Amino acid sequence: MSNQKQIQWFPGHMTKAKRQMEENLKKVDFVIEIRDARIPFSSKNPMLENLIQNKPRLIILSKRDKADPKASDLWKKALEKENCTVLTLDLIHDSYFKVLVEKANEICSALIEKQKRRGIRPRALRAMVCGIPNVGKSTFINTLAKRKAAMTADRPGVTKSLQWIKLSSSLELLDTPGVLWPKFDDQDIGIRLALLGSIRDEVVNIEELAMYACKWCLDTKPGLLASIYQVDETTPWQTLENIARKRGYLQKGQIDENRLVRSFVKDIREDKLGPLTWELPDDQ
Ligand SMILES: Nc1nc2c(ncn2[C@@H]2O[C@H](COP(=O)(O)OP(=O)(O)OP(=O)(O)O)[C@@H](O)[C@H]2O)c(=O)[nH]1
Ligand SMILES: [Mg+2]
Repeated sequence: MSNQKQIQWFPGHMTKAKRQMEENLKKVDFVIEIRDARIPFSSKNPMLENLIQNKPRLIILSKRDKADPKASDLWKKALEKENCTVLTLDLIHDSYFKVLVEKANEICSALIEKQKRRGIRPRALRAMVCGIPNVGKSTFINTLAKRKAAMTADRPGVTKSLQWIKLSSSLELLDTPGVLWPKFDDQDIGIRLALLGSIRDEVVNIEELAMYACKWCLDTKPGLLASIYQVDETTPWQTLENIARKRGYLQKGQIDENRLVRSFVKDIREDKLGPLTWELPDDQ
């Protein structure tokens, strides 16, 4: 197996996006931070804390349908304990316009009160939608707008520039490109982000992702791989080899390692192993 290499990914458009987000921050009343419900810790952008300063914030845990529902409840409670407002959503299928407007009004109640006191008719609330690549920022906006206002795709780095979308007389949203931070101190964070599609496959080692995922399944969910693939669970690499043999991923009698690791990572991304959450809050 190859040595672990440190995943670093901070292409040019992200530096620009970060600067544009800073510039636009003064135009918004609150920030909507989208994180992936399968990795609410790893998909939190540490740069964001600094960037958004004291703007009110709503956290959305996206891809609810791909995460373990019990873990999502634990995460919601843990984040609420830190005084965050949290919504856990399937951004494609849930209908959440009403609840979003309610939460927006709650979060911005001080501003709304101030406007009322001054006799100003409350204007539409404005929010910047932020998050790392591929968490569903543009999907969120499109579902709310009921049209394809923003481009989406299942790969990181789709949105390249900032775009305002007026949803109604009460809410306007600013779509932003996904931003990562320059260096991951914790190797596991980079691997989880890559495994679930927030870092381009071109810059990561797929074999390392497959090994990590297999080991995680064996340690955390014993019996899961045995039941999904009908194989014996042994060491991570042997278990992967068992899957390859079962699936017939062979080339001239040898295991086709490339096909094996790619198909295993694909299975995970497509939820073939069922809904999984890869990390729990600290106190669990
Ligand atoms: N199953 C599921 N898929 C989702 C959900 N939200 C988004 N997706 C999918 O995730 C992929 C990425 O969605 P985008 O909306 O393009 O993500 P983004 O955050 O705008 O990504 P960048 O612009 O690259 O930063 C797309 O294939 C969406 O269909 C969700 O709640 N559930
Ligand atoms: Mg986007």
